[in-house]
Amino acid sequence: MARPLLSLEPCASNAPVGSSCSSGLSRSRARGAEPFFLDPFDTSVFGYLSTVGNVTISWSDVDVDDEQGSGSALLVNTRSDAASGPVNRVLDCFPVEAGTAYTAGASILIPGGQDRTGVAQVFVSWYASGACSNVTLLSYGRSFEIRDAGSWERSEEPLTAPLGALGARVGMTLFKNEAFGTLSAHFDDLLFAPEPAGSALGTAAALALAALRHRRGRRAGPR
Ligand SMILES: [Ca+2]
Repeated sequence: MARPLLSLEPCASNAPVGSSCSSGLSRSRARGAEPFFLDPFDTSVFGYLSTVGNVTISWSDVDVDDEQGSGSALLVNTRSDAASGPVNRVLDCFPVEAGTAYTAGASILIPGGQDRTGVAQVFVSWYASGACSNVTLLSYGRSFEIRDAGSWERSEEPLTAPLGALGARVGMTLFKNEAFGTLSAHFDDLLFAPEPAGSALGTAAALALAALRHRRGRRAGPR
């Protein structure tokens, strides 16, 4: 049965490369644990909350790899003004260290043929508390932007936790350039992970995606 979240368990010392485990990376919130998160949106969008009523999130069976048994998060913006509305993953507050770089990313599809244009983004909210209380919100750290409609795009960018940051939330947002009308976008494989300095794609992100592909290969079986 598909799981809504990919949770990497700590590796055994003899675990083979590509195992669905991770050396020290987990979703544990224990003090000192590294933040790690990857959501393939297999069955639901449980844990996400839109900040405004006219930007909605729902689960869609459209998957970045056309995989049976997985889907994506569908954001729909029907605002009357040219604006966005963040959809945050409120279930998790990831422990972070100020001055440390983290990777945020997702695969995004803005379906073609829409009568509105816009920008789909992954972003990180930094908080001055490990509980991500709104009164301690420090700033938003933007990740990448997808502006082109019609095909899946994936990008990941390192973001540095600002001074005073203790917790972080990952979210998605869909900015609509024009007033009224409707704009929608799919998000898949949403990622938030530690980013070792100097690497184009961090070890954590590489591990996470390798584990996800390994899992998919196992589930899909021989083609
Ligand atoms: Ca998926």
